[in-house]
Amino acid sequence: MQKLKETAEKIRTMELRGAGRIAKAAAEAIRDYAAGLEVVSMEEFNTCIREASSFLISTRPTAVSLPNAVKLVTKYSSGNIEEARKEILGNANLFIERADKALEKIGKIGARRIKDGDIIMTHCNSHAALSIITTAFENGKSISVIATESRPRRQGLSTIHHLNKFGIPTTLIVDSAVRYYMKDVDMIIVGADAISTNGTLVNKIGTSQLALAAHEARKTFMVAAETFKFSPSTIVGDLIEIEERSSDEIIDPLLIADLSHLQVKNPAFDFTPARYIDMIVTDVGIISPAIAYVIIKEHLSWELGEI
Ligand code: RUB
Repeated sequence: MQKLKETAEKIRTMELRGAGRIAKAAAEAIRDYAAGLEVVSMEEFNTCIREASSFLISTRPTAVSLPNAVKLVTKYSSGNIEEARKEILGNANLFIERADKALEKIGKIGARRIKDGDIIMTHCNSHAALSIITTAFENGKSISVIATESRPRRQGLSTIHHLNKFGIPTTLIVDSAVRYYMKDVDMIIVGADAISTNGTLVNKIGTSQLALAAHEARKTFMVAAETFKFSPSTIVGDLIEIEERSSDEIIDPLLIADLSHLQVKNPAFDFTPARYIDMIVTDVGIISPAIAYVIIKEHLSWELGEI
């Protein structure tokens, strides 16, 4: 349990971050936990796996990739401890392999939509969005990227570092400069923490202002998302929770200690309605947000039975 707790802590503190990465880290954590689990009965095995799953899922509430991964990995049918253990190991390895392949596929599919000379704006640090951008560049397209700083955790800097390694020219801007620079941009590419059945995107706070500005300027707004970023339980009306993080991430508490009338809010994500999204690039092809339900039905059906 110690190693699983360490992974959970890394997810909570964002040492491990990004919806895809946390899903893979959780799959690995459950796999390794199950592999070393010493129990005497199947009942005990079930309880331990259930508790470990809830513990991991509770670390960050918004990215649906996390519960999707944990539920998929812990789907075992055997009533025998060793067999169930093997099933979990197999599920986890398959999930991790598929997640890696999905990023590659998204890169290939999305890169086709990028034209030589395009200027792309991105927000935060999405491995799926970056896969599209770097694949287009490696395919010989001369592109450049405007990356937002993404306050308060400044994930935009990770994006800049990543792109710089490829030799892709970048421009770093503050989040409030998004509309000012929109006229210079050909398209916007962002990732996803969750996509609901009605095609609403949940992604890093500020994504919806990129979408609004892009809509106003008639620029293409593309979302890059693996199928495991779609939320099955939104079909029955469950709402996606927006994580509210500590105000300490925004401002040093000492600087505001005497401001008794102040409250500081730090929502980590926001909602972008489907009508502002031109396309979602998934590992099974490009879809319109209007058919998000089909992705859930076809690729997350294992969970539909349980909601
Ligand atoms: C990260 C974020 C990313 C999505 C998709 O937020 O909003 O755009 O998670 O990322 P945080 P990826 O930094 O708070 O985790 O494509 O890598 O899964």
